[in-house]
Amino acid sequence: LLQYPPRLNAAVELLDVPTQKYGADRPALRTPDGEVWTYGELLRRTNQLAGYLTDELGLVTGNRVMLHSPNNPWTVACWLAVLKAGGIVVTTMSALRARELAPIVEKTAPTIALVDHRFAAAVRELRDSTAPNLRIAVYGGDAPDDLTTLVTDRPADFTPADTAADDVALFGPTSGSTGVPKITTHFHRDILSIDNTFGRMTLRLQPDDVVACTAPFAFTFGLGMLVVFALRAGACAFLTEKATPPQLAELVAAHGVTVLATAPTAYKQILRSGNAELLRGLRSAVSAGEHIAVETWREVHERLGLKIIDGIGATEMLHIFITAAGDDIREGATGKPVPGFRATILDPDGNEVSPGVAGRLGVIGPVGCRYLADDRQRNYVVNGWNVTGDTFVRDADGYFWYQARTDNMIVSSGYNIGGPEVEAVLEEHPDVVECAVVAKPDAERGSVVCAFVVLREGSSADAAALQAFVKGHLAPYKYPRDVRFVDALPRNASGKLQHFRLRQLVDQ
Ligand code: 3SK
Repeated sequence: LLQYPPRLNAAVELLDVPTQKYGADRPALRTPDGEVWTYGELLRRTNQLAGYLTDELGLVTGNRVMLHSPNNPWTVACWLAVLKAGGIVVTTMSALRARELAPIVEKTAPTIALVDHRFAAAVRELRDSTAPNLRIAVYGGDAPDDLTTLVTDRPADFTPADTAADDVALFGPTSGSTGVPKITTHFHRDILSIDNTFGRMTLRLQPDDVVACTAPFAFTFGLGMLVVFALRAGACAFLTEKATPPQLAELVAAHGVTVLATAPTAYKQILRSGNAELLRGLRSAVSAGEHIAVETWREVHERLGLKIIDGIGATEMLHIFITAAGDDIREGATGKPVPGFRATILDPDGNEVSPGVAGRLGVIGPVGCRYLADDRQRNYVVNGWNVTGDTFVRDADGYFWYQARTDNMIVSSGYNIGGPEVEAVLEEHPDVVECAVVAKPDAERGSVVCAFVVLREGSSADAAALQAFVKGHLAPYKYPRDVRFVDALPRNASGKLQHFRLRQLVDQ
């Protein structure tokens, strides 16, 4: 499964091959307002776009094309068209503004931007300030030069670029823990390899599946679930641009979604919203992006009979590399390396440690970290291992147990305190909506636990009440000595909690 022919175009494998195999009339994409694109329609529009990119916008193999749009059918067609024409897709979150796009564009140097009309202002501002030669094509609106109109009369066939398996197909920006974006590089074969590993070994989509995922395509969790795994299996991707977790549960029920992939926070919020029953039609549920608390996993299992497939992935590795499904799941553990990957635990010097000892997670697989012109490559790849920035323990049976982000292990008076453990207890408090815990430098103890807490509206809980609650559930040395109440926690555009922003606040 991990051998590829020397010439390979991933778009052909994700679209032309499934269309042939499963039929052009099968639904490929579906939206909340009931729009359905069949495989045949997606193929035709992709080919028309690829022809337009080549003939009218001058794309040649190896050119970079920025996509700036939420998850909708035209964005899928644009993504596939760029690959088919031999270009490199630079995916960006539609929420990013010109100043946030600027460092991505400076590094990836796109010549063309394909942009959803609602987000065009940021890209025009970016062109005027940073990228004067960027050619912008806008889609989804009703202007006469809208891309969707310009391509309608183009030929429905397109001869795919004869790309090599290890030609670059994708630049995936990741903000990392500092906010300065790094650009990950992925080949055509990498795109197939995430399906040949997690997709086919764990997820096992069927052509009748309807797959929903809340992550934007610019976060490779969403790209994998909705474009790579769904299309290659001949299944239907359900594309939502925006939905709160309770609305998501309604959409799942109304549109016959069978596989849902979202972040732990969304599962938690659905459970609290009273809409959990609407997930009963699911055959499978995936959680990634953050570690899922065992309490959330258990509640979903008890109330809905669903065993969530938890997984850890990374933009650097393109998708999930440790996971477990069905009877292989061990409650509280993330799982084992997906076939095709190896994982280990490393000490601070990069040496492997024994089972039972906590340390830095290291992974090797068919995909790996290749940052574009970035010295931080040196920190990510250590002795050949991709070091993801997560602290795990491996048990004697080979299961990996999440402890914390490595930069969120709090060492206080010589004790190791995993931030997520304290967060999980605080979130059991009936007045806590969500919270995040970071280390606060302390002259006496080295560090102390500092908790940022969002309270339920109208709650009068104070710091002392929450501290007592934690002491009642955990060893007292783990209680947060500093508790700060906030209206919301900082998250990036893909919804990931930004602990580094809280760390910047702790001294204030
Ligand atoms: O953050 C993750 O766990 C993840 C999962 C799948 C694909 C990509 C990422 C970053």
